[in-house]
Amino acid sequence: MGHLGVKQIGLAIICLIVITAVSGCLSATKQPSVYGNETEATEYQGIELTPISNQGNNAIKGTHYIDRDTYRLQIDGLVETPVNLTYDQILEYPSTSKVLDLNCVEGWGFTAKWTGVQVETLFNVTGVNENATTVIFYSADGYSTSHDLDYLLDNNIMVAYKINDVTLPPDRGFPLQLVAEDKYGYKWGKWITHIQITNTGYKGYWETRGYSNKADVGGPAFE
Ligand SMILES: Nc1nc2c(c(=O)[nH]1)N[C@H]1C(S)=C(S)[C@@H](COP(=O)(O)O)O[C@H]1N2
Ligand SMILES: [Mo]
Repeated sequence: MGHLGVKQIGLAIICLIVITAVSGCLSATKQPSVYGNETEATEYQGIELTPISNQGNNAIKGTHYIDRDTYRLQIDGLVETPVNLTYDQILEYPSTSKVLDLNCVEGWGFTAKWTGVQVETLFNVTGVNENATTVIFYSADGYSTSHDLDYLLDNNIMVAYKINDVTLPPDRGFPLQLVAEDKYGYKWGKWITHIQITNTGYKGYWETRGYSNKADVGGPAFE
């Protein structure tokens, strides 16, 4: 009787483990991923998005971890009023969303929904001098890249703080990644801390190592 009881309990435990494992697998495939209390979007404007877990990731020095509370975005150079914005201040500006592909020059890419603030919105805060031509994006890991001011304004380019409706994960550039539409991935600066406006040419990390400064997707990778 005692032995039977132990067997029955053992069997019940095994059944419970199997049921939990099976239901866990089912829910993992059926439910959208949840990051903290945020639910990842799987589709936007009828376009299927690549799940964050299947997206590529690239960085010269691995993941950089930035503290939300002490973070500041410095914008200066050829501006009327330089600013140092907190993360919460950045979130207060009107937001915009776009579905776009990030294409690394190495041949991989993915489709995501990007949400953030347009660079133009930030430049309306600082004012931009008339002779400005170039914008340099500096990152916390020592990375940098640049864009023509006209490219950024004409294409409503944003710095994104969300990907697929989820706060940009640390390995993806929290708090900000530049969404450089139609440009190769190395033009999409992550962990951006400083935006500087100038009137001289500039070559960033990969650009000084021979990669095209224009970096149009489909165009030449090298100059
Ligand atoms: N700060 C920083 N930004 C960066 C890089 C980097 O090494 N450091 N790599 C670039 C390259 S080569 C690519 S392809 C994209 C990849 O973006 P992801 O990791 O969000 O997919 O980030 C770009 N931005
Ligand atoms: Mo890349």
